[in-house]
Amino acid sequence: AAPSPSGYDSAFPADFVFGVAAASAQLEGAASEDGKGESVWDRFARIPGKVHNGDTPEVACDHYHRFDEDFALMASLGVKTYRLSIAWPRIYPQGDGEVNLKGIDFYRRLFASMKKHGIEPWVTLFHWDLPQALEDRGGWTSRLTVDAFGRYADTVVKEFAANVKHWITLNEIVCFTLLGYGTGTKAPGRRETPKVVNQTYHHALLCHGHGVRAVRQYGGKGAIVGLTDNCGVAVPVTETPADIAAAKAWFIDRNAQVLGAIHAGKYTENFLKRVGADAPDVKPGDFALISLPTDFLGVNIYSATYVRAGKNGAAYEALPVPTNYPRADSPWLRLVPQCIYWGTKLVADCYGHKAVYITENGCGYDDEPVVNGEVFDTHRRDYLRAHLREAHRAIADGVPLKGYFLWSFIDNYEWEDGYARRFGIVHCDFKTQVRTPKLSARYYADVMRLRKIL
Ligand code: PNW
Repeated sequence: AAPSPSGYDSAFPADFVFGVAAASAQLEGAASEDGKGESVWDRFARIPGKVHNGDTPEVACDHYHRFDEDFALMASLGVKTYRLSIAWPRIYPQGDGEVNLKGIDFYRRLFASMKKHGIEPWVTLFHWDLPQALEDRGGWTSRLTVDAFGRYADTVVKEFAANVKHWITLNEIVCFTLLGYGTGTKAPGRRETPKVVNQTYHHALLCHGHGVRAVRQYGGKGAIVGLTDNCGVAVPVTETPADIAAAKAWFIDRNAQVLGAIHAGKYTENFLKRVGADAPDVKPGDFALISLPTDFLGVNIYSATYVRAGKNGAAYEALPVPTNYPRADSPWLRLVPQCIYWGTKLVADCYGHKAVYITENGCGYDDEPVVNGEVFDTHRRDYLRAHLREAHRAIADGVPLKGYFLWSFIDNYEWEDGYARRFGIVHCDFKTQVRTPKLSARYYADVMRLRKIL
């Protein structure tokens, strides 16, 4: 590639993966078609007051019927890699029991279309759409869900091993456990005790292990597998040894439950001390499964917490966020581009990962109208550029960052924020299903094509 006008070399390594991401419940629609079972999100969305505007995933982007056009659009933007998820209730409408052959057939047709358009799939086994039938038997609080997931993972990997070489076990354990069973802001909307919530984490960790085992057993030659985690990211206030050490200490504490446990092959002493009597019940052999070696770690990074050296012997101090600190329309999405550098560096340094992928990064805004066939999301273009710069800095500093998936390809069902909150680089008109690539899609297409920051 030609040097930039400033002489700054922003080229990415030749094997760096650029992609886009989405998830079954957020874009497929067809929520009760071809034998699909009800998911916890189908149910939760119908409880008044739970989801903005009462929006449901029933139709979403109607991707179920439009995937071929969607992949044509992706290909036209130069997308070569797409992270998607499989809807568990399409494969097993009741969570386990009978396989739904129409569900298998749908993904077969979908993978064939991707192949036709030259797009490589990265497949997440579970991105939050738990079959409601399993929730009725306890959901993530029950070990029944772990057994059912094991069978589901085996079926999916066996069925699609010829189409899929890149597997992700689960998406963001903390989100679907803590927010689904603790705060109750996500499906199924339960508010359980810390002890029960910790048990949901443990069950999710076991499912991650089952996913890894399934890929090793049935994935075939060249198949690779990892977890996608939404680790809390610390950004040191100043990049000085003292603040960096503090950021690292905060990071290890904050991520003890998932990444720390997987890495250590047990719950760490600090973690057990912190949770005391609320520690999850662990059965013999659990951690042999949980800590099976993986090939990469996926991290979803959108934002960060500022951390500095603590006072009076404290290891760290996390700073409060002033109300005027810049953010996207999602209140949790504060604009801290260095989250990419520090997030990927900390997971590699603390847990020794040899390959790290950013499996999601992006920003959500409410007001993105189509004006004369265009959407001027310069705010998203700026967000992407700033975060790609930090990805580039990480690579230059030796962080084993191997790829970047933008969330999301298209505006979709943003969970409890419904359809109002748009994360896509392609605009979706949810009334007409018309797709309009935004300015940011053109920008990202150029980045992917030239493989450098523009
Ligand atoms: C991720 N937080 O969720 C999910 O993987 C996607 O399905 C989702 O659409 C996307 O990010 C945008 O929200 C998150 O509160 C939800 O920090 C909440 C948080 C982070 C990620």
